[in-house]
Amino acid sequence: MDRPNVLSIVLAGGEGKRLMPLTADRAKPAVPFGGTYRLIDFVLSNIANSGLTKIAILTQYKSHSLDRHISQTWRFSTLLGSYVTSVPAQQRTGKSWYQGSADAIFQSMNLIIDDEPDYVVVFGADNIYRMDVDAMLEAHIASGAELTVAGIRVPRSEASAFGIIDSDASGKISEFLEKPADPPGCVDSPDESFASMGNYIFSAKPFVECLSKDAEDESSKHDMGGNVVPYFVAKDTAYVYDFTKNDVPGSTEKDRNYWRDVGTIDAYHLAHMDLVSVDPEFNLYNRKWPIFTYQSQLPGAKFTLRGTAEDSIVSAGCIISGGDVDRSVLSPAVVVDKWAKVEESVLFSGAKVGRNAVVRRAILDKNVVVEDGAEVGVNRDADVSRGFYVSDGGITVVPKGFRVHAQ
Ligand code: ADQ
Repeated sequence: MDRPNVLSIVLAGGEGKRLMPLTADRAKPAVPFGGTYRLIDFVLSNIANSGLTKIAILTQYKSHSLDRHISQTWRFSTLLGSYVTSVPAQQRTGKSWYQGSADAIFQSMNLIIDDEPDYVVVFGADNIYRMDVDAMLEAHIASGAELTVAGIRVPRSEASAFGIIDSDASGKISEFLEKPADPPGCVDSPDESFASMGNYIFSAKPFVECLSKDAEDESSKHDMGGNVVPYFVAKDTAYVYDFTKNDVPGSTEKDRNYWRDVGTIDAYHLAHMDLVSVDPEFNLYNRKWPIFTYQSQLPGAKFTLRGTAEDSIVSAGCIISGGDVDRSVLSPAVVVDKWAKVEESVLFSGAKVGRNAVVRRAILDKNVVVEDGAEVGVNRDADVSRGFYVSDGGITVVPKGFRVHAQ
């Protein structure tokens, strides 16, 4: 059989309000993760590793650093028609900015019309996971569905943040509730709900029809989960792809079904603490399904004057000069000076921790300077009074470029 023509659309317009202040001047998909990555690298790596090499990224909110990252990192050879293109909201055809995620695609419909794909993959850009998109495409084609939604079980207590799926034995979706206040549990496991991962595969023709109808419907919120999925469920042509079927090359039993929304400061911090644990749930070192990113031209990390790092990720260009780093993730070009202590923290690139300073259970955004003897994350009241965000879980976030003085 000829390989079908597939266009992948990545929705990368999310504001990420719950990740403030990390999203104060960058879009959520551009938030750094794991030292060298940005959140968007995970979905793009999944699509690329699945052999799908026509990718349009729809950006909107504060997309400058996202666009820069995409253009520096994500380039395919144009041979064989491959491309990665970033489509800003200014390309809109209507009078308004994007209203919802479906409107974002409708406004970029020329991409679909021009490319004439057989199938359109529409994935979100905010999650950490590995997934074989081609296996989901095969399931989509085999079922005869017009829409396939990727589904995963989540704790019922958290399920009201998701679209909740009810399906029959064949996988056909019988009911879909977008972010219900009281989410139903699974029949065999009442404490879990079956949630949409916000990843969709459409047969192109019915998708274009749906988007055109949705655009004319004034009562619609033009939202993928709120309007587009229910449209296909009502037509009886929506199927679910159970993420437990996911099995990418090189995956471990632990991370085969790992999928995390790192949309809050606490979830984001917790995912980093997993990365630095001795036996993490998510394995960044799977060479058979690499996560690609931009690597800047920097020398290797250097440890001097008995500087140490234990259970930590230390990126290129870092200098640990006599300080101690423990259970932390350091992006490129971080400096930790003599007698400083950095514990259970995430430091973005260019952060500097001065002599005798303490950084504990904190996130330091890009180019933050913690001056000699200053403390972050040691005294919650002191952190709040300096205007830092402190999460419910007690994680202090210092915004980009801030200089923390000793008190
Ligand atoms: P949410 O994640 O809450 O729920 P949404 O805010 O629309 O839905 O974000 C989905 C994706 O679209 C994200 O990657 C975001 O960055 C992007 N996005 C949002 N608005 C956009 C716009 N106007 N332009 C471009 N991109 C935009 C969705 C589904 C739920 C599902 C969860 C899973 O609606 O059914 O359970 O994802 O996380």
